[in-house]
Amino acid sequence: MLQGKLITLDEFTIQETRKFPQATGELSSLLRDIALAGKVINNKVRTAGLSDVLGKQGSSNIQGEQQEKLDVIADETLIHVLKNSADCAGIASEENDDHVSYEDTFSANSKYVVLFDPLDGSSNIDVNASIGTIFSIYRRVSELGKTCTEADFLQPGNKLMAAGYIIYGSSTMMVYATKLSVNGFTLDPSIGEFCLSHPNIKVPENGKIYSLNQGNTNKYSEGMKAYLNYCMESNKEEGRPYSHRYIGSMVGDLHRTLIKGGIFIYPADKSSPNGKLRLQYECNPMSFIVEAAGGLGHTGEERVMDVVPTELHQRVPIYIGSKNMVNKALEIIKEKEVVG
Ligand code: P6P
Repeated sequence: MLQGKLITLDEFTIQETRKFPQATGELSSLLRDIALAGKVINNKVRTAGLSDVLGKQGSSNIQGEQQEKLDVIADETLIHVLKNSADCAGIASEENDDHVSYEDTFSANSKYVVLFDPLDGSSNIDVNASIGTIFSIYRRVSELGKTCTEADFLQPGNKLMAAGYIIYGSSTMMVYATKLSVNGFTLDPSIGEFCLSHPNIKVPENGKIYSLNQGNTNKYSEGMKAYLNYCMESNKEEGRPYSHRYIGSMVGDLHRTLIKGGIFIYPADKSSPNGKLRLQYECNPMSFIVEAAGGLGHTGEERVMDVVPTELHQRVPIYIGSKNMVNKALEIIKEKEVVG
């Protein structure tokens, strides 16, 4: 409720479109389609314990990861909804080896493509921790009227038109960013609508939470170990009363970081030279959102969104969150690696 007025996602996107006379409303329509898929997935997630959708699917994806049944359900839901969208030419998903071009004429004349992780953090499903759907929206670079091509899905994050996530947590929220702002919508189950609850989200420049899997410490670089020690030597006098929080679900950890500030890190390590998280449907969309809110997403070498993708499922290290915390982490890591 804002000043007592309920603003639904549909109303908000229509209002946003009206700010740009040249806008056609196609991007807004696509966002509403993604929200519809989110509501369907939400229903499956919320009753997972009561229906036979918990546990492993008995198959694995291109990442070599065991698929949860809900991974496949979420993936199929998004593919189906976006195929029927008037504004999506094709999709790429964590759960599918290659991109999917929609062959019908309607889709071939659509100007956007969508990449997604249909259910990020799904290893947390069985323990009822927050999980989520992450999505990226690009304007296609291939010729309108023809089926989309791989090039449409290998664009850098700095070409994103919009990105967002749906978090299935203590409440279900959809957060999405355009270049102009980041806004959060909470699902009101009584009316089945996402309603504006977090307008114009800004990530605090500083925070008190660092988020990483400390179990990997022995695999970290000396620079990363130096930064971890800096965080653990929490020093109230120096204004560093840091706390460690780690859900093990990127959407959950990043949503907290976006709202409260802090830093989330999944670095390269001895067993994962490029880190674990995927560039095109985890790191780029989250970096787009966090940077639109005033934060920073970095690989340790460059901004995440400046990486030119070469493979659909490539991974990158990521340091993301409050701008001052990310820059401090990069400074300590680089200093240690120069000094050695
Ligand atoms: P680890 C979930 O499997 C995921 O892809 C992200 O959501 C999460 O941030 C990360 O992996 C957790 O990885 O190695 O700490 O379990």
